[in-house]
Amino acid sequence: MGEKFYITTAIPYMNSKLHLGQIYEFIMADVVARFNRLAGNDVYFLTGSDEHGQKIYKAAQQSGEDAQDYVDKMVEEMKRLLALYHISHNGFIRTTSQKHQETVQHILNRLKDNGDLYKSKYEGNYCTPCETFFTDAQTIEGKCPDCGRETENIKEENYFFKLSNYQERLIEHIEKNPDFVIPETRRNEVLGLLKQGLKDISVSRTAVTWAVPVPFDQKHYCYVWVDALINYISALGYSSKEDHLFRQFWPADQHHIGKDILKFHAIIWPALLMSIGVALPRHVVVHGWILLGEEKLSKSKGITLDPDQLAQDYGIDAIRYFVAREISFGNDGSFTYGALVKRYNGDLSNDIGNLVSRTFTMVKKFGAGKVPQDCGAHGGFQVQWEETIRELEQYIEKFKFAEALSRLWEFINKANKYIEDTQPWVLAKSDDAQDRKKLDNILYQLVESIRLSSVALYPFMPSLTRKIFDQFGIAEDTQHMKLSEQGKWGHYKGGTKIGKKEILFPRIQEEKK
Ligand code: ME8
Repeated sequence: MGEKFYITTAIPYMNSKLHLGQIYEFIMADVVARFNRLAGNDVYFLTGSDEHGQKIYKAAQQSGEDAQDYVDKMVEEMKRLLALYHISHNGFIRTTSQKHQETVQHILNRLKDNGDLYKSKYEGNYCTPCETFFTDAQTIEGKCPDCGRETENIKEENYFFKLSNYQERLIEHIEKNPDFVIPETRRNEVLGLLKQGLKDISVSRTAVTWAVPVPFDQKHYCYVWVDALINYISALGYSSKEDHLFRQFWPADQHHIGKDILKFHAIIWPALLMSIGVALPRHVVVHGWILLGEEKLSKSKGITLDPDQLAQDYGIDAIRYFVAREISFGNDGSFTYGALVKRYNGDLSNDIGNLVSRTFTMVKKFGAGKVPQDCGAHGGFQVQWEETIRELEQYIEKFKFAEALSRLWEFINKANKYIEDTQPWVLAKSDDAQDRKKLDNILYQLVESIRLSSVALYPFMPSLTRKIFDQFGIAEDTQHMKLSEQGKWGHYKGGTKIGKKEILFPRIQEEKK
C-alpha cells in the first residue's frame, strides 16, 4: 500500500474565465497527482475557487449581477474547463461555502485568543487586481510593484496579525527544511524577504463586505487572502466534526502555486498555521509564468489563447503534452503557435503517432488482426524499458517533466528504429516457420513497448492512453493502473483482437493563422 499524498493548486479568482496560465498550473499538478496514483499512493488532489473580495465584487457589479449569482456561474464555467482539460481533482472547495466560512471564522477566533491579532489604523495603498496591501515605499510612483496598475489609497481601522513574531521561526523552518520551497531560487527569494524583516499584516477590511464576516467584530470582514489560504484545510474539514480527511491527508505534500503568490504561501500561510498550532505543508512548489510574448498582440489576426479554442484546434492531449514538454518547470516559458505546431507534428504525429499507426497496420496485415502472443523472448527491449521508467520516475520526482518526456521519447524512437532494423515486411514474405516466429515476436514487442509508453504517458495525456489501448484491443481500466503491475514489461500477454484504426494526431499542415 502506498503513502498518502495531498496535492493542491492555488484557487483562482472567479472574476473571469480561466486562462492558459491558470490551466497550466492545473495540468502540471494533475500530472503529479496522476503519477502518484500510478505509483500506488493514496492521492487527494484539491482545487477550488477564490470567490470573495473587492475584485470579484467589482466584476459582479460591472456585469450587473448579484455577487453570489455571479460567482455561482463562474464556478460552473471553471468546472467545465477542468473537466475539458482532464483535471482529475478529488475535491473542489468554494470560499463562499458554509463549511469554508465556518473554518475561517474559527481560525480568526483562534488567532485572536492566541493574542496574535490587534486592532490598529492602516494607512497605505491597496492593489485590487492583486488584492494586496502596499506601503508608500513599496509602490512605484503610486503604482502596484507587482502588476504596475494604479493602487488605491486607503485609511481604515483593521485587525492586524502579528506576522513579525514569526520571522525567526520561519527562517529556522526554511533552513532546516531546504526543500520546503521548490525550486531553490524561490527558496532564496523567501529567505531574502524574511531576512529583510516582516511587518504585521492587515487581516480584516471594513470597506469590503463581500467577504467572510469577522466573528467578534461586526464592522470587520476577513481579508480575502487569509480567507483564501484557509481553503487548504477547510476543504479537509479542519475544525469541523467531519474532519477525517484532515486527519488522513494533512499536512499537504505539495502546494502548487505561481511565482507571484510565493510570499502568501511561504510566509503568511505557514505563520498562520504556526499560530493555530497546525503542522506546516511539506513543499511549496513554485512554477513560472506562461508568457504570451508578442503573440498576445495578435488577437486582431484571430490568434487566441482561449482554452476552448486551443482544445478545438489541437486537442487536450496535445496542449497538455506541449506545456509539460516545452516549458522548463519553475521557469517562465513562452507559448507560441510555432513551437506548438512543431511539437505536435514532430513528437506526437511523427514519433508516437507513426509508431502506433505502423504497428497497427502490421498487426492487421501480418497478424490477421490479432496481436501475437508473448513468447517470452524479450531481448533488449525489456531492459530498455526498465531503465526508461526508472529514470522517468526520478525526473518526475524532481519536477523535471520536460526531461522525463524526452527520456520516454528516446524509448519510443528506439521502437521506431526497431521497425526499420527488423523489417517485418520482409519476414512476412517468408514461408519459414522460424521467420514467422521472429515476426510474431517483433510485433508483440512493438505492441508491448507502445502499451508501456502509454502507461507512462497516462499522467500527461490520459485520453491518448485510452485511444491507444482501444486500437490494440487492450481492455485495461486506465484509471486504476499501477506502475508495479501495468508498468511491468510482459504484463500484457498479447492475443487481443485489434480495434478500429484512428489517426492519433493528424498532421497540421501549416501554422494556424
Ligand atoms: O492568485 N502563467 O488567483 P489567480 C502561469 N486567488 N501561472 C499563472 C499565470 C500565468 N500567466 N497567471 C496566473 C490568485 N497564474 C489567488 C490564489 S490561493 C490560496 C489564492 C497562476 O487566479 C498564479 O500564479 O490570480 C496562481 O498560482 C494561479 O494561477 C491562480 O491565479
